[in-house]
Amino acid sequence: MRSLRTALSLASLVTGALMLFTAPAAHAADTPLRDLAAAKGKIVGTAVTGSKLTGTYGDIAGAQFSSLTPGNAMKWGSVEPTQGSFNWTEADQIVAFAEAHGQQVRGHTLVWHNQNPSWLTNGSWTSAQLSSLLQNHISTEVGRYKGRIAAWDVVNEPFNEDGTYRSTLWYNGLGADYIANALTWAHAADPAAKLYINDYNVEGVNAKSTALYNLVKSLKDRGVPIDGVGLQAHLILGQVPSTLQQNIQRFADLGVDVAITELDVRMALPADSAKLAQQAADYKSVVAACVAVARCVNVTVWGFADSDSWVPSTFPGYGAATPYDDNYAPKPAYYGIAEALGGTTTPPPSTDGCTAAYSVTNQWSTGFTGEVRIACSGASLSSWKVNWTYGAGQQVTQAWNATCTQSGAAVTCANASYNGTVPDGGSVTFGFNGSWSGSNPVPTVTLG
Ligand code: G2I
Repeated sequence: MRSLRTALSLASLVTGALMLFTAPAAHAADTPLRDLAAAKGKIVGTAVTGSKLTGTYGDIAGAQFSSLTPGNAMKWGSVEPTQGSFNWTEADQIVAFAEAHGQQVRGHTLVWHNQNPSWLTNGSWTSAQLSSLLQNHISTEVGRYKGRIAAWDVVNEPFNEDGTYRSTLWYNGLGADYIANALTWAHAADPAAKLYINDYNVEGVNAKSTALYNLVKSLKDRGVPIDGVGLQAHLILGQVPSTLQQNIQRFADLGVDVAITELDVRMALPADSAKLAQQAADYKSVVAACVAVARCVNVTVWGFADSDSWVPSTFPGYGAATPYDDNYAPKPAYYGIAEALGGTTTPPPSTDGCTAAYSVTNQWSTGFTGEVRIACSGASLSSWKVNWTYGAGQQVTQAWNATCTQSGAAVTCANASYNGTVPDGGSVTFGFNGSWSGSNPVPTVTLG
């Protein structure tokens, strides 16, 4: 079981320092998702948390994706926790990271019923006051990032499941025209940004998506600036709506862009290989539906790693909803996305049942000797690769019983010609010498 196997297994002390960490297999496809997407004329994005944009998380966010959506940082409650006192720190950080990595930003979100500041939700406002608060909020936030945000989720989740308007602060105080006004104000603040209405459970053709369709049509007819619809796509394993592509197409035919804005596919935990395979098929079919429609411009996942997903805390017992596991190893879902984007790489053979354990067997003032043991139980391997990233500038200087290469902090070791086979119930080891200074922390190792 992946979730069990991926738990850092143990840290023990034997003759000095012997620490074992195990993690599952995988290699990302050779071509990053963003390059595959670009070749199809698409953008592929992820929601991110600003404070995490360093280390492996930052490396993946920067290398694999061509668009970032702040998961929370641009919401009203985040940017103006006290009336008139703003905190743009995380939002600025995400926008700067995106610019440094040649990425678009999807701004999320200006008008919503959730994650508003308490001064706003607890206040009692006349409709004129509410309207002016909303206009100021939109002008301030959109204006701050003018020219730097590709698309804004201007209005988020305006509908009930039956297609009636959701009863919110905005609808109740301002009527349905809050939507047209918000779009108009956003357009005034940044005429170049693409303006979206974003909702969930609108992926297939149903009452809610038809209400959204009718709204977009009437906004277009009235000349209100509306450029796109966001289909959030918080999906359940095996339940990609069969009418997804047809639904995307009908919005495109209205003359607006479509984005899959918050894709994830949750499953009952624990994950197993059958569920992960179904999840890969689900991701693949969602991305393929977008690829099939020219005006579907962006597929964004709502967090790229299971450890960064909103799902487990909202749906107890569910999770494993994203394309990377808790240790940032790509899951079958990652390869499903890559394949839908035309990638030809195939996932490495499953190493379920096999683990790699890294240990320091000897250490002196400037150097150390390390060993990695690859062991299988209930599985076997005919070849293997082990990867890790050093956290403290260590350098592999020499290896035996494997071929090791190091690029920056990233080390990859592949089996020698004579020890690729690891039988069920057996293990092989390889060793290496390395240099260190300051500290010599044990890295997390992945097997593929
Ligand atoms: O709920 C999933 C998404 C549905 N569509 C709109 C999205 O904006 C929404 O995102 C989620 C965030 O991913 C969560 O991270 O929105 C949630 C709130 O409705 C976010 O959860 C909140 C928690 O409820 C807070 O307790 C926490 O302080 O995240 C906050 C920051 O971590």
